[in-house]
Amino acid sequence: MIDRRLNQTTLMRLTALGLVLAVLVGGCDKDLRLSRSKGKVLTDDERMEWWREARFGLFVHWGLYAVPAGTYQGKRIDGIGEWIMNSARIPVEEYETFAGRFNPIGFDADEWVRLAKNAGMKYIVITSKHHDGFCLWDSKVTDYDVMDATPFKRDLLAELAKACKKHGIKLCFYYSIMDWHHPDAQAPFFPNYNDTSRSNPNFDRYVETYMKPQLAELLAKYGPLGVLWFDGEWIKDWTEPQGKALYAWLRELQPDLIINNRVGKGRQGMEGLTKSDGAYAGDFGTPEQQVPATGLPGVDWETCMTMNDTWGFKSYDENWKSAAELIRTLVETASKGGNFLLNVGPTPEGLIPQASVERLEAMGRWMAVNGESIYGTTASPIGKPDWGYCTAKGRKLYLHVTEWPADGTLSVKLPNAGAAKAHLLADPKKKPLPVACTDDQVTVTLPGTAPDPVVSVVVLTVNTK
Ligand code: FHN
Repeated sequence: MIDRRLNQTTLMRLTALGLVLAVLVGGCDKDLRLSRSKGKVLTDDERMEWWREARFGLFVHWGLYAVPAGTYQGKRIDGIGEWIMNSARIPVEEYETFAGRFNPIGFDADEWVRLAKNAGMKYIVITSKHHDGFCLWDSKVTDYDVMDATPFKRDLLAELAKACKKHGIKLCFYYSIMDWHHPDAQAPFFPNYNDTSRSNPNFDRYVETYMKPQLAELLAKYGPLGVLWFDGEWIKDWTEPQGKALYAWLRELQPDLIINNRVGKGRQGMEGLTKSDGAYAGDFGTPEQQVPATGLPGVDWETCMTMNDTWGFKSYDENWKSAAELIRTLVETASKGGNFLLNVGPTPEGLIPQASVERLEAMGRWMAVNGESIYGTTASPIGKPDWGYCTAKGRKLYLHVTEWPADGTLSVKLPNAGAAKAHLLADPKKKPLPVACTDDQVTVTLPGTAPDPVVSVVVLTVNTK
């Protein structure tokens, strides 16, 4: 049984270790600096470049909540699976016992990464620690982690880091600021760990001797990382100045790190807006379970979304979005200038649910043909056309046709397109399609049947840009 209520000796030990780490990294020892850019100081645009190019990533919510999988004391618990500790009002000591049953012998990091890569994804964001406080790596400031508290005793993040490196996928970590397990954070708020009216007088101690040392560990042991993706920032004890300070501190540790806006208070609920005036910390906005109606002009953003109704595994949630819907959402997101972070919730055995695998494979088949119309593109310069969506790259417009026109012609409202040319992206021979241009419109004559039943892409190359 894990000694989780942290007795005085343990606390002092952790505090000392935390302070050592904090001093080391706080002093920004040059040797501890990590960078993908090998010492070169990047501009913000350069730092964001790979992320803007990537457009599509895998979100993984995995932790002890996969063990109850939505059921507690024989009852199905409403709500998202990873919130079961709070929703079912499970005391810390009892929730800890799930660690003894977390033994994901089916986990194969290589297989997960290949699945993401074959789906066309370029980065993976995994919950290093969710709100329940359990850690998927061998953390030195707690034994509430996969190495010390479970029979599995393998560092999941280390295995994932190795596989990501091998397959050229950017590794990114989600980290919850809110922590329902830590006595200096929200653990004492039981039975409502998420009580946003309450404060823990020792919260600063949690930040300095636990959270920051953990973040330093994550950067030092598994970095350089692509993104640190914060969450749980809405608690009373977390403030925007703390978010800004944490952001600056992390960028000192890894100057080219990308950090989401939930490091501070700038997200405005599920709309995920980052103010562009520098008032809030963070590099990108994080709309959740939604694609903003007109994108978030002027800021980088990423929509994160589930495939069913939960982030963490729930054994009985079968409300799956179809592959077609997910492909269209990816396209819609790109057409508005955003990234799409699509979630899977692996089982306690370490398996990605088959329904998720099938959807990722279908998306991969579509991306293998049409990826060019997503990667490195910018938002539609022609708004939202009736027949589908549009993305842009240089002189190319990618016309994503979801409604194949019955009359065989595709009208694009585009002034001064010059001598535009068009072909189907799915056509390896790039056979030109007939194009007629007037002052304000381009009309492309299409073949009778769509090359793809979900979204077919016409590449329109214009001469005016
Ligand atoms: O509370 C979490 C939730 O469990 C999940 O992690 C999502 C993912 O964006 N974020 C939170 C709520 O905003």
